[in-house]
Amino acid sequence: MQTTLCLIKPDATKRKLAGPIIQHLEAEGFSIAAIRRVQLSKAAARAFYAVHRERPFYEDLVDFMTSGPIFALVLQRADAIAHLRTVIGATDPKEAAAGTIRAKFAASKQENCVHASDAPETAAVEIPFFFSTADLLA
Ligand code: FUP
Repeated sequence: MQTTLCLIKPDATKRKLAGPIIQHLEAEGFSIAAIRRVQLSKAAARAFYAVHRERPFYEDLVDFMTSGPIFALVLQRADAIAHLRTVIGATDPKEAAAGTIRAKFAASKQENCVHASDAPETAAVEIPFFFSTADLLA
């Protein structure tokens, strides 16, 4: 078993897509180990996406990620990190494989409905960004 972080982004919560997205995730065999509704501050969004701070889309991304509530989920499954990346699809929904969450629901490269940790080292930083040890106890 492995855990990974998934965010349901403001575009998806605004469009009432949290339910369909969670249904898709559960059908893929993920269990929800922890879940929170979060309104990110600008400082928190900047910190979460710090790896992109030199990129031209960074401030737009921060504005988008703070434009409404998100849901943060810790998802558990065998090979959870790699499998979730497959299940969400490419960053740009135009390039996302058919049947992936972004192909089904996302509107654009920015408004792409979900985030997923991209490696074990990333998940190890991103899970504690949103959840405490006590939240993660079985
Ligand atoms: P991903 O891991 O698929 O979420 O994609 P990245 O880590 O490359 O990018 C993180 C987020 O930055 C994306 F989800 C959306 C945003 N982004 C843009 O808005 N424009 C771009 O050209 C690339 C990424």
